[in-house]
Amino acid sequence: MSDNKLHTITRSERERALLIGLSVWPEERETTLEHLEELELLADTAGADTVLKVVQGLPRKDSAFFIGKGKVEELAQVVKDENITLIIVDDDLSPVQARNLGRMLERKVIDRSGLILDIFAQRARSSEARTQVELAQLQYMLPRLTRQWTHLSKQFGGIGTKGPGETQIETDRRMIRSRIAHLREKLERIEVQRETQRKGRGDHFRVALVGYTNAGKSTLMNELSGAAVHAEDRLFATLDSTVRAVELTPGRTILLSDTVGFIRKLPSHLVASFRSTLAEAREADLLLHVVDVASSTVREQIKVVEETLKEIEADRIPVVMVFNKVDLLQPGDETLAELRERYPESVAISAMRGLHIHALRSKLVEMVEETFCERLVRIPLARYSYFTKVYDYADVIGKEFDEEHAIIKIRFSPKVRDHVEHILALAMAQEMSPLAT
Ligand SMILES: Nc1nc2c(ncn2[C@@H]2O[C@H](COP(=O)(O)OP(=O)(O)OP(=O)(O)O)[C@@H](O)[C@H]2O)c(=O)[nH]1
Ligand SMILES: [Mg+2]
Repeated sequence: MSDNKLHTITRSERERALLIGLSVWPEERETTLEHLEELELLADTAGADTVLKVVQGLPRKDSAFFIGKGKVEELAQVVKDENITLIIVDDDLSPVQARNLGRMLERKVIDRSGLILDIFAQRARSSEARTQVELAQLQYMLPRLTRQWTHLSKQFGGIGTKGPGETQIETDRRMIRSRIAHLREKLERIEVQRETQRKGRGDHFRVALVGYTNAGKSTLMNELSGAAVHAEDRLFATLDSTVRAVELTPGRTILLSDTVGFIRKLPSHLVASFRSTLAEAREADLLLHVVDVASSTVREQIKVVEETLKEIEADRIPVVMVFNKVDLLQPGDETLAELRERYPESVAISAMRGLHIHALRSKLVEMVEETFCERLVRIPLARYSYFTKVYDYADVIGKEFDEEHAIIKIRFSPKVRDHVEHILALAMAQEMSPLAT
């Protein structure tokens, strides 16, 4: 293998992978091992079987060889003996580290970001997701370009021809930059389209499922809406957003969206380029943060999701924690009790077994209604028929009549305020203004 830029795992045959993690403090070893387990799942999703996991303890990262030259030399023999075809490092590698490791081990070397990008690229189906992934991949590639990158000219043919005296790298960089600009424009157009779609759904309370990858978001989406969203025991099964109407109680309908999951160290380019997909979460009225309570890293997963929500500017939206997969908890496990104490706004369910879904529905009704406004209005009986149109938008929670008026208390969602105001204006034409708001 020449240089270690961005490598795509061969689709046709499974790779044999060596996973490498670094623990800077001895007490970090456990955590690093857990991270390698997750990396193993990622590798599996991408098409690689893990042959060996190595945790190296060092006081600090080695700037040239990441885990130190001695350790790399030691591994070179194992790599040969075990027919390892791919090295995956659980951290971001500098271009120099990637090159040195690749040269010494004579194998492809990818880092965590590269692996996640590869999975996204394999899984992206819609034109939107494909564009977003390609943009993120090129941005990841740009600073990692070293020596020849000739296949790019084939891939993007013609864009930015080689000028006199320029090196191949400069040409490649220019090609990538112009491709990036093109993809950005394409995504901006997609975003405008999406915004129009979202505006068209303006009257409904919008709830977004967010959470760590594999937490059970799509399974819950299917359970609540009867939709057939793809759910699977793989990381990043979902890369697009799906929106479905869910009737919580008769007449009380919300729009529920399922979207891409988060993961530790999700490459920031990916978060940025998935802006339009993540808009469903960013513009929701309520987030359901779905958590796999049976995961050994549940607390870290919650933290990662909370940080990612900040990154996508969705951290001001009210959140209900949904502790999922309770069916997998062992008797006597304290995790759930502890988490519920920490997050009072929470429910515990099993999306797969359909356990306690009614509690979640009630919680949703409660959260929706909390946002409602109440008004007391006085309608002249002669104009009462104008008023009855308000039933399409508001609940009547009290009604009294005097000789000439109906005195009515209504509750409605702030989303339909304009419709309600319009009907009341018609019904109370030339009458006195509402008694109370
Ligand atoms: N035991 C158990 N498994 C569950 C439960 N909910 C979901 N799962 C399983 O967990 C796996 C992941 O579920 P998904 O619904 O695809 O998870 P997701 O959050 O949509 O994942 P991504 O789209 O990959 O981010 C699937 O194999 C589900 O069958 C549950 O309550 N109990
Ligand atoms: Mg999913």
